[in-house]
Amino acid sequence: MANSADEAEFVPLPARFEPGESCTEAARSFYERMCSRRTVRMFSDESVPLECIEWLVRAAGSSPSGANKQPWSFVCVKDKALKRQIRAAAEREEREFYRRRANAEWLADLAPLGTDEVKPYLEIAPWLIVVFKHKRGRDGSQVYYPQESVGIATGMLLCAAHHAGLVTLTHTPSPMSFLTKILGRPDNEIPYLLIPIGYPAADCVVPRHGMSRKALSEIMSIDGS
Ligand code: IYR
Repeated sequence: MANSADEAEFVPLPARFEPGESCTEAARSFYERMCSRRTVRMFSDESVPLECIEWLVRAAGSSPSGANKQPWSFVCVKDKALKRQIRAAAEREEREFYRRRANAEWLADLAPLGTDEVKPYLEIAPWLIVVFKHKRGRDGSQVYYPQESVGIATGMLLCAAHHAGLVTLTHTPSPMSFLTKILGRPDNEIPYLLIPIGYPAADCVVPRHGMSRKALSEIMSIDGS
């Protein structure tokens, strides 16, 4: 009986990436590079070329996804008026969050970050990349594991930006439906993350809180113990 595997076609694995050093050395140097990544809220208005943003989005778009459906859109915003509109709408939601929606534990957890409802970086950063998750195809077709797929792609985007010497903020105003409206997105797409991206401000500081990372023994176990 025919099954779907009959339709599978295979090609040789294209030139495998070889780091030119041992896997351990390569893994360590990648760790060291990623370790210097920090979430930033103080951006310079220095411009970043569109071509650079395109490469970052290509890197994100190379991510694995359920049945290779690639259920994501990266809407890159550089227009000042659009950024101003996004800032105003995000600040409206954030005001509600800080005044009413967040409970005491959440506000206490945020205290070391020094965040509030004022979000100037949404206008200052040269680009906002708004990540949308597809809940189905444009034509109504199914997608699979979109939450996982878009999370992985966004992680790749953050790595690519850091590798390019840029800084990012993974911003989650909630609810984010204003982004669908402002950016005129189709109804199969759900806003997932709002990522300001650019260079850090000359006087950029980051919370000491974020320097601490859990020890390997806290996040890794071998054979279940
Ligand atoms: N979205 C709000 C609050 C906020 C929530 C979490 I979880 C953070 O890690 C940081 C901020 C804001 O951006 O201010």
